[in-house]
Amino acid sequence: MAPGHEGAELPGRYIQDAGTGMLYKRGRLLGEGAFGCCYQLAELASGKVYAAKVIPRARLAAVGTRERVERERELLCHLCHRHIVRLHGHFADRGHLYLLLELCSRGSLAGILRARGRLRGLEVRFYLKQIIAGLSYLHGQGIVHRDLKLSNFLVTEKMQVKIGDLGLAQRLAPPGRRWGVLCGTPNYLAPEVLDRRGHGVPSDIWALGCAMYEALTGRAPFEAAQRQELYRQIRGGTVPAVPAALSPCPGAHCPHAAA
Ligand code: 9ZP
Repeated sequence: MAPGHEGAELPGRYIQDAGTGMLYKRGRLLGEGAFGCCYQLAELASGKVYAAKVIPRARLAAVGTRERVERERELLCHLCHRHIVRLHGHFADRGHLYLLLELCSRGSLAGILRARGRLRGLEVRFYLKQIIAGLSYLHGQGIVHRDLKLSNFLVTEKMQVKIGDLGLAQRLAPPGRRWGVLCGTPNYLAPEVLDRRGHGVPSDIWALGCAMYEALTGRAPFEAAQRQELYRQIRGGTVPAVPAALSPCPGAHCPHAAA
């Protein structure tokens, strides 16, 4: 390790917010975020526990990192909805930036899916209803998420789902003024995003559909070893067949099905 960088990646056991004087104790590692590790952080004075994104300052030098962290902080501090993760605070010390986020003790739907292989239809419907509530709030605020995936759906102790990770989220620009940026999970990219026509509300809904398909079947709807082949499938307009093992939605009668 380069001199002067010893331990730069690892935050201390006790962490202080110099602005408020609050002291926090670092708890268990929750996993890797895009720019650093995430830990449970307990506020000593109140005993409240948060999920903290701990971003080493050294990582801020990489292109786009500071912007992503800033964007998440900026957007989250204005949002207030029971299905969007809450930002409780943020601060920095010599080595790291800290985002204190709402702790969702059951982890992400990606983790739950990994442990179980696939989820039951009723269960997916239960989660989906909540995700839709959070997503319509976000869209109503003129914000597109742009990175909806199972690892960004967090589940609380009380089985509430929260949409998290707004690092790629963006205020919705009018269609003519959208940037044709390719970002998000490749398997979940909508055709219009691939064609660089920008990411709008429909592209979020496309990604959500992909995520729910994956939750139900254990596989992403579009999969290929080669990126070009994957994009060909997505552009092809053929939605994968719904596996026979999936139960039809009881009572759901689609009036357009016969047409
Ligand atoms: N992870 C296993 C690999 C050890 C877990 O068991 C686990 C446990 C969690 O809570 C006890 C948890 C995530 C994984 N909780 C949690 N994770 C969040 C989160 C809230 N709660 N978020 C709030 N906003 N964004 C998310 C995000 C960053 C803090 N995460 C996870 C993403 C990757 C690791 C943490």
